Amino acid sequence: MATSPTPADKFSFGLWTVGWRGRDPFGEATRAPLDVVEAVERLAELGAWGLTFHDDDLFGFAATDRDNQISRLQGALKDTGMVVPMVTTNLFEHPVFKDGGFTSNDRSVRRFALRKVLRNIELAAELGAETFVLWGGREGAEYDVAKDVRAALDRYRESMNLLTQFVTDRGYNIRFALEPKPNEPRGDILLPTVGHALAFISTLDKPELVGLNPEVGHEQMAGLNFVHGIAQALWHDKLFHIDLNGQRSIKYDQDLVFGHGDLMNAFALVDLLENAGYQGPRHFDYKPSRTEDYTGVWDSAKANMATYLLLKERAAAFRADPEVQEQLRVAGVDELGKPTLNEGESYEDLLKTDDGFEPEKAAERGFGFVRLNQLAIEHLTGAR
Ligand code: ASC
Ligand code: MN
Ligand code: MN
Ligand code: MN
Repeated sequence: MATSPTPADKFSFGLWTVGWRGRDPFGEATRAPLDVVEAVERLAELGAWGLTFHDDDLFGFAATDRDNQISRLQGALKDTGMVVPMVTTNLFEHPVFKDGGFTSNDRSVRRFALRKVLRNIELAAELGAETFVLWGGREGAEYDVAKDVRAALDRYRESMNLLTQFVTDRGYNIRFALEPKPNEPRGDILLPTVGHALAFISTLDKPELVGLNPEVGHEQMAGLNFVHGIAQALWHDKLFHIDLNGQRSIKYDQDLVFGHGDLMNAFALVDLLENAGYQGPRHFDYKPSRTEDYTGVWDSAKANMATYLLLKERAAAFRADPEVQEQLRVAGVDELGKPTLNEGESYEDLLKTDDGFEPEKAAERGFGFVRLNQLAIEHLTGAR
C-alpha cells in the first residue's frame, strides 16, 4: 500500500505541532523542547515536504536570537531540501494579546500587532513562502457587551487592507489565508466559520489576495460538515491552504491526527481534494497527544501522512469500482451536474411547458444513497 510519503505529496507540518510540549490548561509540559533543526531533519526523513511556523515558534516573543534561529533554519532547509511554503504570526500567546491583536479594544495593541505581522511577512517573503496564514485566536470576546463586533470587523478589514497593500507595494508573491475557528481560547471568535470568513473577504479592497485556511476540527467544533465547507471554499476559489487534523464531535479543539476523528468525513475530504484539482500543501496542524514521548511524536507525524495516503488510495479504488459507478448513476450524483434549464430556455418557456412531469411518479424514486454510502464504507475498510 502507498503509505510512504515523498515530497511530491506536498505534506507540511507546523513547527508548533511536533514541537508541542503537551502543556494544557490543567497540566504542565510532558515533553522537552524540540529544536527547529531536529524538526526539519526528522520530518524530511519521514518524507515530508515543508515546515511552517509562527514567528514565536522559531525565535520566541522576545526574539533575542532571531537572526541566529533564521540562519539555523535556512541551513537545515538547505541540507534536507525541505521548503517553507507558509508562515504565520502568533498574535495569541503573549498576555498583551489577551483582548486580541487586530481587534483589541486597545488601539496601541492593534498597532503593535500589525507591526509584528508586517515584520513576519518580510521574513516569509525572504524564505519564499507563498501563503501567509492568519488565525485570529484572540480576536473575539467572552461578553457581548464588551465588544462592538461591527467596529471590530471594521478594524479587521482595516488590517487586512493594510496587509494586502503592503505585499502589493513590496512586490511579494504572497497571498493571505484566514483561518476560522468558532471558539477557544475566546468564548466566541470573530469569523467563526468558513462561511463567515468568505462573506468578510468579499468586502476587502483586494479580495483576490485573501482566501481561507480551514482546519478540519475547527468546523467540526461548530457541528459543521468540513467536506461541505471545503467544497464551498473550492467553489469560491478560496481554498488557499488547509489544516488537516482530527476532531471527535463538538468539544474542545482536540487537534488529533488526521483521520483519528471523523474517519468517513476524512475519506470524503481526501476524495474531494484529490479530484477537485486542489494543488496546495497538505498541511497538518495537529498536536501529538500529551501521553506520548518523542517516539510517539514521530509516530504521530508519520500517521498523519500514512492516513492521508491510505485514504487517497481507498478513494481511488472507490471511484474505479464499476459497482460504485453504477450506484452513483442510480443516485443521480452526475445528474446534478446538468443545468436545470435547457440551453436558451427562459423562465417563460418553463412556465409554458407541460413536459408531462408527474410529481407522484417522481416521488416514487428511491435514490439508493444508503447503498452508495455502504460501498464507500466497504472500500474504506478494505473489504473491497
Ligand atoms: C495557527 C493555526 C492554528 C493555531 C494553533 C496554535 O496558526 O493554524 O490552528 O495557530 O495551532 O496552537
Ligand atoms: Mn485546532
Ligand atoms: Mn490551524
Ligand atoms: Mn491549530
